[in-house]
Amino acid sequence: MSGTRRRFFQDAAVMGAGLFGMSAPMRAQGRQGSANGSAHQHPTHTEHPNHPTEKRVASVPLMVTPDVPDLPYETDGAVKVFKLIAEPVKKEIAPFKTIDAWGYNGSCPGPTIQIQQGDRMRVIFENHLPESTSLHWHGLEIPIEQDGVPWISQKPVAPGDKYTYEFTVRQEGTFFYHAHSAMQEMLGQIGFLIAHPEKAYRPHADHDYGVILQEWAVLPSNTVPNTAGMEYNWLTFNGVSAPAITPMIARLGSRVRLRIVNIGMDHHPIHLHGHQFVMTGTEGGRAPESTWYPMNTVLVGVAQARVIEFDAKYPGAWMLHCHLPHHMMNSMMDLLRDRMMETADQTDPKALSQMQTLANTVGFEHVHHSPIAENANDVKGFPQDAFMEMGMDEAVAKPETYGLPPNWSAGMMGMMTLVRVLPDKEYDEIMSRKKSRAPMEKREHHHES
Ligand SMILES: [Cu+2]
Repeated sequence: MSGTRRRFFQDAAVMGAGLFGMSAPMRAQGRQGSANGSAHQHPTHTEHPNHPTEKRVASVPLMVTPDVPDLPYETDGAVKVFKLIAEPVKKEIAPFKTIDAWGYNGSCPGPTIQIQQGDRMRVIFENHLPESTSLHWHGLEIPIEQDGVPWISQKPVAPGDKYTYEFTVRQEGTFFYHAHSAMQEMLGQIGFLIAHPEKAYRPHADHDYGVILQEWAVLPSNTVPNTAGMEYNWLTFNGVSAPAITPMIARLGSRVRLRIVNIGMDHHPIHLHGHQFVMTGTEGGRAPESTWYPMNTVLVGVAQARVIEFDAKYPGAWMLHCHLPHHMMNSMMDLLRDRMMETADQTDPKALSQMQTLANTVGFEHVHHSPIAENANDVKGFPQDAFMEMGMDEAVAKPETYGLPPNWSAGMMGMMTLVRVLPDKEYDEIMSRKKSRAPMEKREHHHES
């Protein structure tokens, strides 16, 4: 094929892509018209409106935010119109722990916004909080009037008031929106904003997942996080602690992209088992390939985004977790209530009965923890991890946990999930189980209005 001829076909492909891009809003409108009536919709990813990216770059997936819905949009001409409501959210961060967080549209973290680089977006924002707030678009180069800083770039949005943000997204990459009020951030007011690139990233990724890191200080028998406290006892990925976090599923041999953002008080070294990865992007967008080097742990600092990619070469259920030891724990303080957990002089039957009591109150089976030595109490330092494990496979079961070994959930706590690299048969089995599951069945998305 001659150079000119090849260029012709390339140009034709670009033209075609442009046409698809233009028609996408109309398709989206037709499909989304009724689904957008309520801002409290919890769409599944399969319901996501047709996206120009899908046509322009065949089979590049939209990002999936496990346990967090996407935000649907309507179109007004060429403008994508989103609706966000800041409001209190009852958030089940573990099967036995529900907290009073704040979020958006019944979700904490807020729903994920996905747009295309070059898109113009409008966000009709409503404040259902008892105090003023605003929306800041973290990392976006947009006019000062859209920056969402109370008193500096706009008047605060008073309780019950509305405010409209509108801007064109010229960048590509991993961004987020959040309240520009420190305590509101610590109560959960953050959500992803993903700007898919005009020109597809290379190499191609088959899976694209997003994780928001958050930390909470919740006293025993309490539901309101202490936003001024600096000792965090609950650590979450996308608003859920392990083992309640939905595992990420990847087909063996595929390439996985993972985007991680951090809003909190601590930095989190996120570690992946069994695979090396490269850091392909930051909060500033795609990083040039010449800067990629092999890693297995990426430090995600406060206010940063880190994008990693790896080839899912090795089958298995691989841990992805923050490596700060205290961030790999859930709070056993919730065992306290009226029965003191006596860690200094604990016997196996006593500890078991305490755990079983809690298990009974929340209605899940409690599988035995790992074995301990007969003379355990004679060893200085015991117990350490012995009675922390609380298997709850049934309570957190979902299609993505299908086929994991019994009591898998016992060792999973805090900022931790699994990347399950699965051969075709197992992968397809889970996908078909996901498909047959009703979207509203998801227990994480309950909402009190
Ligand atoms: Cu951490």
